Amino acid sequence: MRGSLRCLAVFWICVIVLIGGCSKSSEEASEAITWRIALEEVEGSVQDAYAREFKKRMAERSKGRIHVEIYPYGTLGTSPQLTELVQAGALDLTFASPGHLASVIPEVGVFTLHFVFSDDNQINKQVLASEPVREILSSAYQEQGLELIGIVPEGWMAWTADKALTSPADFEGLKIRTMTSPILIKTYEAYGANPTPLPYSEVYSGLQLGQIDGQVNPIFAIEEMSFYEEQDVMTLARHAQFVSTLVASSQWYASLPPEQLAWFNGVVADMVDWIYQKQETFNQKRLNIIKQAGGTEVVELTDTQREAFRQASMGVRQVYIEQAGARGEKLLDAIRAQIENHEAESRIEPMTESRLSTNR
Ligand code: 6CS
Repeated sequence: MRGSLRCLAVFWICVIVLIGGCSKSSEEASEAITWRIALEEVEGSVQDAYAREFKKRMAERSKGRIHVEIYPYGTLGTSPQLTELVQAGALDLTFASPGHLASVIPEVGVFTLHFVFSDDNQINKQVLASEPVREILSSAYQEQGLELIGIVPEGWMAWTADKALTSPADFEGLKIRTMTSPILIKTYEAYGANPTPLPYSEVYSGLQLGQIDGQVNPIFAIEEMSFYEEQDVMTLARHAQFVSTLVASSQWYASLPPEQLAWFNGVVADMVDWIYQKQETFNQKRLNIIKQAGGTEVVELTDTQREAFRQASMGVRQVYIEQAGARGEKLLDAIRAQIENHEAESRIEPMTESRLSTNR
């Protein structure tokens, strides 16, 4: 009797475990959702680090329901092709850098203009997150079937060539590879260079074959794409930040259930500080690698040298306004006004502090 009771108990335990197991796996199968995100950069890049962190946080926040699949550069296409895939709804998310995207959305070309950003990245962070910037760009993106999810920094741009580029005269006739945005082409023309737009994947061979004399990218990219190996000098002018944007397909974004949208927005908002710190560490480490390799001289421009470039680049702002229209002009004005206010505040801060302490 005891034996048959034991058999019965074992039988029901098996039934419960089996039913539980079946219902759990069918529940997981029906609820597992895949979001596909493409990178304009290779594995190990800043965008890859951002996407991996996003994937990890989405899995945590959704308790495993959202699975993010990452497609590094080279698996789906060039930057403009990735944007087209997202516009067509064939891909959910991609990074879309203004250096290419401004050909489709001229307003975002503001981030490719030289000497627009502050030297203080804390100020840039506040400006990029501000209401006017988000509002103006969001509507311009929506008109192109894109949802602007985030504006992400990737570090200061640096010039590489076989000589130091310390004044606009050094650019005379230089075949410098740029991204495809027309604003960038106009900017380097203003310096007297011969700008040559090429896809990212062709820059290294372009340098090797002498098709181009130089290129411009953030430091981490110059290291990971081995551009520095083909160049004698890297010039740091802090003329522009490399800013990218994370975009979603409008169709896909509109179809997200409220719960998923809340997880998504929460993760994106929580990642901002992490992103700013991450890009700084990345660029510093890669700068050290380039310096230690010893074959590339690193030249940092003085404020006076930078001023000559700033003046030479100012006329391009008018070209930007012609291309980006009234909305683009409003965006540029809003960015500049905020930067000037923040910089003025940070200059008067010590005075305010001392006034406060004497008043106490
Ligand atoms: O130079 C380019 O085309 C690329 N540079 C970086 C650092 N990211 C993506 C972009 O397409």
